[in-house]
Amino acid sequence: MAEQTVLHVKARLEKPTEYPERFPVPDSLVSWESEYPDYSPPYYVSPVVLRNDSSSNPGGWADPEDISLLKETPRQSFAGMLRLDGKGRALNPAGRTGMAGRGLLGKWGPNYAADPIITCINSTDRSVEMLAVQRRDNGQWAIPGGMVDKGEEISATLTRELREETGVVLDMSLGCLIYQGYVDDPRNTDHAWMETTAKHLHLDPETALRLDPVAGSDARAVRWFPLTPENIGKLYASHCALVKATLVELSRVGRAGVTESEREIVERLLQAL
Ligand code: RP5
Repeated sequence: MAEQTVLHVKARLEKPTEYPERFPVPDSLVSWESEYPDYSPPYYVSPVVLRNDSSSNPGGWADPEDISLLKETPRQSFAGMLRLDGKGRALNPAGRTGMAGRGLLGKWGPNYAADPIITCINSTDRSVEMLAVQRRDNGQWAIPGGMVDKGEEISATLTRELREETGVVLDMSLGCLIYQGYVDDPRNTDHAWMETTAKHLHLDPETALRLDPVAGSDARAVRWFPLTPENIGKLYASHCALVKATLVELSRVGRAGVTESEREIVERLLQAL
């Protein structure tokens, strides 16, 4: 499994357009252990999240804005034990983000997602490809992941999200676990952040050709996305790191379902990264 992201970057330097500007957080002051007496991030919670406050809207998907109404404050996540601030809010395990409140995220603390990674080797040009969606919110290409529903098994989320976002039906419980942990997502704040479980399936070229991907409602487009060094670096959130970890797994000698010539193609790509 891949290492945890230690120093988040997108959660400090990027943001959805509706967020106010983030308070500057230099690398040396990201950690909560570092004194930053002038730290004064703006507080932001999206109107969409407030409309879905489950304490006032019975069908709402978001936690109560009033944190004292939370049945249980999260104390732990995939990232380990969580530190709480003076108001009882769990603090981002990767450190300061320059933004207080929950922004566009519904849960105080970790917001759990699942990322199904599907790869194949293109039968014509022998390049490495991944099934990817173009996100509606910012136009970036991404793994077709999504949020885990309450009480849902992660494998079920992976299979459901893949189907909803790409129309492709595959049993993700058969996938290989690539990563479980913090995501450097541009929506993250000091009090709400993304964590994910990424699983991977590699398809032979004939099976990949038979699929007929169709973009779901959350996606502008879907395609077999060529994994070139340039493209991988532009993927959404931490997806670049997830894809690199997948390629390392694919290049492992003796990996089931990967031919020796496919393994060599992946190894050459890894060397070019
Ligand atoms: C990322 O956001 C995760 O890695 C996952 O791909 C995605 C889930 O959020 P939505 O696509 O549902 O907005 O952090």
